[in-house]
Amino acid sequence: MAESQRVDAVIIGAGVAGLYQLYRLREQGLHVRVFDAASEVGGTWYWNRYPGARTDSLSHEYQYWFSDELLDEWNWQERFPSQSEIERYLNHVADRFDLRRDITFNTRVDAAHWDEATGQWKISTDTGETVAARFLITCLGPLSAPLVPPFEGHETFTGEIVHTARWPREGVDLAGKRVGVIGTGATGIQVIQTIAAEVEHLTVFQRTANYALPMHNPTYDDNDRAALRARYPAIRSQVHHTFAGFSEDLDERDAADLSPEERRHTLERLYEDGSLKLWIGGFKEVFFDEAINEEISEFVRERIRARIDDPAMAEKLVPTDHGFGTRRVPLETNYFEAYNRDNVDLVDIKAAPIECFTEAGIRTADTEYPLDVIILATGFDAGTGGLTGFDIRGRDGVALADQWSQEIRTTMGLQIHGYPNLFTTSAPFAPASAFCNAPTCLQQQVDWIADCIAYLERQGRRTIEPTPEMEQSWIDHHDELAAMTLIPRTKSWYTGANVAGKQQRLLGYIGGVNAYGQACEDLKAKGYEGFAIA
Ligand code: N01
Repeated sequence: MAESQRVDAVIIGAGVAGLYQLYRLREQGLHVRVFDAASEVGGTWYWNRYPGARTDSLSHEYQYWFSDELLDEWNWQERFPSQSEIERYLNHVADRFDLRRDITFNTRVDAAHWDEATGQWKISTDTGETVAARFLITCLGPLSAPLVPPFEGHETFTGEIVHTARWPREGVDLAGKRVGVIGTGATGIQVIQTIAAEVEHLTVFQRTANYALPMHNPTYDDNDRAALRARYPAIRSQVHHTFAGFSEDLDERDAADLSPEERRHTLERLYEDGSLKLWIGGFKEVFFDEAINEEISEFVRERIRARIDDPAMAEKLVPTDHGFGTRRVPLETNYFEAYNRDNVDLVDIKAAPIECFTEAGIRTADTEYPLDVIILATGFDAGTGGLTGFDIRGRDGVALADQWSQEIRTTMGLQIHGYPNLFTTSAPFAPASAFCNAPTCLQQQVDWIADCIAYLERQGRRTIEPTPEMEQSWIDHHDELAAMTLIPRTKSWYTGANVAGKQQRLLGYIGGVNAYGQACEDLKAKGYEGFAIA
């Protein structure tokens, strides 16, 4: 085998986190290689190009904060940017900071083994390249391993099957077709509302009804942008000091101190904002107080019912088996109205489960639905799937995938005991893996990692790794907070319940972006207490 190239750090992934990690480490004078399986930068925004894909985060909060020039020159077009706008933005960042020269595209890292003798990671790719690096940083995104449920007969279907997270660049021709969509999460909702008017017939296969809030999405003109830019310095700081990494925070008031009328008035105001405020900018009790949660849930149910012509259809679309906000709440645009169309049917697959795919379509327990295209909006093996999807081996050759098949463990989602100099972004037990405006948390983690590496360099140290005690104390703290909330009671990707055989536990840290950020800062200030540095 050819001699490995030696670099200081290897980053896997050229999305929001990976691009910034490359920028930071390069600024520190490190020699860095980045690998990405995609043919371009963008990560999530490269892969998820399905019809209707856009963020549920405000554009001016979904950006990098490290460069004033970048903040000045990028003009956001809409309040909630589309996939194509964010992809353009990330391409602009890659060009603007000359990042591409260190990125190798169309190349998947298939193994990374810690070599104790040399104190380096040995990384190999599917193109046959091997690289040795002191530091390995995974920037895989929390939702990068698509879930394709093993439906019987998958291969017999003669039409086209496409997963939303592998949507072809050239698109899929849906006009005049009979289309089936499986899944009504944030992705399914966006697809359904976007294609309903285009296809000949749409059959939605719904297992669990979801709450969703209307998105108010005006386009911006220069005046809007100037007003927002004036707020950038404040927003840059605010996003790190709120519960969910947005500029606005949960209501400081205790819901119980307000009268039912005052609470209703507050809910109406938040709902009218056309954003996620009703969820992560409203009453904190939504996460832990059953009665308040039910009040909010019923408020949203009423609004869903009011938009659907057929009361029987409305009952199918109104969630009753979980509380509002205990699963991810998507934003929508005329999603519920799609079910008032003559060409859209909703199949309740809890009542009549999918039995198999056939040559002609999908067969459920009570009928067969003829289809030309099946769209799988069936989600991801979240938080862990990216990391267990290739062969990472730490000290003594221990495989992370084997370890995590027993128990998922990390220290603050940043490092894992037994894997020296491996740094992870958007891994379990940090807000970045679920409860956060992604760019806020990813930038915070990237900064922490870059600062940690700079510390090691300054101190002339080679390796860092959390002690088992440190890891356990963070996991205990995480679990204690999780148990105080309603979220683990609901099945969703938040708890791993969407993946057969996966350990059931809340993956995202629920203590808040602000508290998590402070804990990270404290660690740094105390010289990484709880970490073994050699
Ligand atoms: O995935 P999901 P997603 N048979 O897991 C169903 C982010 N995101 O891609 O609920 C039948 O939420 C499943 O049913 P059930 C965001 O963080 C952001 O939609 O498990 N159905 C569910 O309906 C989001 O939360 C944005 O009963 C099956 C759906 O498929 C995360 O990505 C946009 C099934 C999966 O929903 C994931 O969202 C899009 C089976 N075997 C995504 N397996 C924005 O910011 C699964 N399902 C706007």
